[in-house]
Amino acid sequence: MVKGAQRMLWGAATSSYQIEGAWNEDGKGESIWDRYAHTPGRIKDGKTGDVACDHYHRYKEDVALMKRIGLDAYRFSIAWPRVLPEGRGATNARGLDFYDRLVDELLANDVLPFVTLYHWDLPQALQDRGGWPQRETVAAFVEYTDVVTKALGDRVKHWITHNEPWCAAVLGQLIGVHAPGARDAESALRTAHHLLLSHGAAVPVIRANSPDAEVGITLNLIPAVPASGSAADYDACRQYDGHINRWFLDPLYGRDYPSDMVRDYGRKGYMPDGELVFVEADDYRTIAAPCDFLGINYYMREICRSDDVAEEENLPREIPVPGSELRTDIGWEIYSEGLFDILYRVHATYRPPKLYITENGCSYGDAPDADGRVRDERRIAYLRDHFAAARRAAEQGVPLAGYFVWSLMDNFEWGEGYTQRFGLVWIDYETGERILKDSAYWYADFIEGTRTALTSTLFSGAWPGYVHNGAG
Ligand code: IFM
Repeated sequence: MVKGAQRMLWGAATSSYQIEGAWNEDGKGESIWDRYAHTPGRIKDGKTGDVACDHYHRYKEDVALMKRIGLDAYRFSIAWPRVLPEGRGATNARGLDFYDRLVDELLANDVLPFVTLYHWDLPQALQDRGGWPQRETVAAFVEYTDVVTKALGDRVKHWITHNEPWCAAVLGQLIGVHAPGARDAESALRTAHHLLLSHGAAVPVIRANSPDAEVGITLNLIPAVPASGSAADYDACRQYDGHINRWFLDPLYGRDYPSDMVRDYGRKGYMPDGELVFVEADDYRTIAAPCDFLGINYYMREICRSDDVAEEENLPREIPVPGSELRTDIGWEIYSEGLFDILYRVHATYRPPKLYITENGCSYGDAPDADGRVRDERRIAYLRDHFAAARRAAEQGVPLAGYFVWSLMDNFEWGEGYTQRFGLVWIDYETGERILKDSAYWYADFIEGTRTALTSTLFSGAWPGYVHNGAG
């Protein structure tokens, strides 16, 4: 189905737990992130998302900031326990009403809503029954999807089922540094499977409730390169790529789980008898439900080195690349070329009809100067370089349709608490005051330039590549 030409959308993204606050207001139920952050020792600065950016009460002010920047689109997520406090069953009308008002406010300000259904805040009531490792949670997600898309599907036309299932599965269930803080390999594999399955099962529900909507999922993808030409480093690279990228991409695009990784996980004892016992007949077909787009979150690359080789041959862990040694405040290498690499590879290998960069951005701690201005030149440089890499991919035929900067505003960075600032907008967490950073003004000029094509920059005029989202 060809849905017609569309210009490149420029947006910004957030998620519910990271910005909303109001953690127990208006009938909202507890989420696993409420429980996790309230547990002493879990969050670096000991803080929680109880108040966060207080977006729940200040959403009109925040939409006005989006308008000032000139965003075409805004990606946000719904807090499942705000809508269904117990995860299933009774709907909380006041919770749903918040998102109803937010969507109307966005549309009244010409900002397209892109809604993520799950950005990690599972209702604690479902966790108490076993959470994502339990297949029952798939049915619960589909019910929740039905409630939300029935309520908002007349106005929201872009739906993302899940954000970064790798993080929910691996950080939450294997390494235990995200909620619910478990450390169990089989639970992590079950979680990944049930997240993917719930995505596929939700797609037809969204299509039924939200006619003409675009539906997709967002993955965090990391281009991996071997640190040397040694066979061992190549194998380390294969494993890393399989673990982060292919385990999710392959089943979504009809290839089932990658057999090399099934073998590896079996050898590592991640599955009883080395078998994917939790995969049932038809699951792969459900997971591979045709979608309109894939969302990619890009932050970094990974240089892979086998520890065995390192000991024997003392190979470098990192390949120095001129101009790319710099890191952001969270310690992640800045490597804009990796964005080109991952976009091009996904397009060439899996052929999603359309791609959105649903997150890209950087953490810098710049604060207001004496004159109240936040001079975050490093963020401007970061965005300019990454936009250019995306542009090159589009010029090579990648069907890129939109780009969402992470994040609209500084917010609660999960286990890091408030120690990392990713926003275009600076937040004073004491007073709630918002200040547009220099990068926000730069982005506003940039977006304006893409609309008027008056500038002579690389970005003026039509953005190449994206034409339609027809199949194939
Ligand atoms: O803040 C997160 C977001 O919730 C998911 N993607 C990565 C961001 C930065 O870590």
